[in-house]
Amino acid sequence: MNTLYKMEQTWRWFGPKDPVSLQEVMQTGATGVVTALHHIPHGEVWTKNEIKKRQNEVQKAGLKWSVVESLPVHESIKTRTDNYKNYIEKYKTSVRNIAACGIPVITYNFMPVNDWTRTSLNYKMPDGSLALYFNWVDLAVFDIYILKRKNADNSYSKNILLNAEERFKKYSKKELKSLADVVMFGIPGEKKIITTDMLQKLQMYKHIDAAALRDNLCYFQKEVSAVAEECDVKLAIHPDDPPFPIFGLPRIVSTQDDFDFFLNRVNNSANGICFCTGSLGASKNNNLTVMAKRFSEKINFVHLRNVTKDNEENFYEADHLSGDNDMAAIVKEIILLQQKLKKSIPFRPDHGHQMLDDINKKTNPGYSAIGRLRGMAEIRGLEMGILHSMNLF
Ligand code: DNO
Repeated sequence: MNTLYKMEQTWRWFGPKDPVSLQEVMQTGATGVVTALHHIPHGEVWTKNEIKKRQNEVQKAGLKWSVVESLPVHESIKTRTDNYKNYIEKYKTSVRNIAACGIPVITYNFMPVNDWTRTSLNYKMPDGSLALYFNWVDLAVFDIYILKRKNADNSYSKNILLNAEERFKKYSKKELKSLADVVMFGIPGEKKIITTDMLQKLQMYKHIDAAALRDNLCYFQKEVSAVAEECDVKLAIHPDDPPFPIFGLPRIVSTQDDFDFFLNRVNNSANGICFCTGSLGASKNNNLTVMAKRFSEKINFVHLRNVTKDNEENFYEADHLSGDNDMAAIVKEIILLQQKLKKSIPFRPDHGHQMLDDINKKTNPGYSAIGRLRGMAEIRGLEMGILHSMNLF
């Protein structure tokens, strides 16, 4: 009988300060952990020593470190300024060290300035659970009235500008502060972003358009993927979240054409993608089943999550099996892909609603235990159901 390849079930864990313990991760049914050394400043080398320390901790709990997420790309590399060459060398050293410790996949992103961006962390769902939300008018309120980015008005439609002006007048000081905190939330355990830093970083992109940023990405990928290939570790670039330009910045990892571009230009066995259905699915132009088929062997890691969009491209994070993306069709594609490639691909339930007991707990936004557990369990069942229906199980 043929070997059956199922998705490797992993769970993002932010390290020792994560309110979800490794023991609890075990209880979710996950076998692997996705984590990063968040205490190491962006751009600095991850030494074998530090990697092993974290790896031992994970292994002691009965789990394995399956994927690095993220090994951050320093802003100098994205802008190809200052000592970017030095940062690329440091990145290569980290890749070598990660490979030497036996972790097979490294996730990173190439979003200028900020990682993922939302405007609310507690959008109330009809069942009382809380979801993450992105709203253009709120983004404009932040951009124009809080950040005060020069010429920010040019980035929004007339309609959004009018609504933003009204909303700004209506919002209390507390509401404005909370909006700023959400937009600049960043990654748990990493250096907090503040408006002056953000303005300074935005300045670095003054002369960088999409074509220039693409060149910078391909230069970086060429350098780093050669090393990754040599030491047999896979790279997985995470798509822009959300998958469209914000803050007047170019975004180049948002669409099928974007993926086509860099995968063709840097075509080797290490250069691949993190197929994040929630990020890609927030654009009505992305057809995820078509993309999963198209990029098949380039998919090194999968994030499964859903979104519901409205006509203005605002969106909230939906339950994993509802929302705009056909999760059953996507999972079916991944199942077929794994049998074709004869390997398991790691996936993680990406985000979940804050619900039940977690509503009153301090949690990392999007990463509370129960909502993700619900998503993971639903996806696990979905996978098994599909396998059965295909007579594969
Ligand atoms: C958000 C995450 C992202 C992701 C990075 C990868 O929840 O999916 O922050 O980890 O963009 O580099």
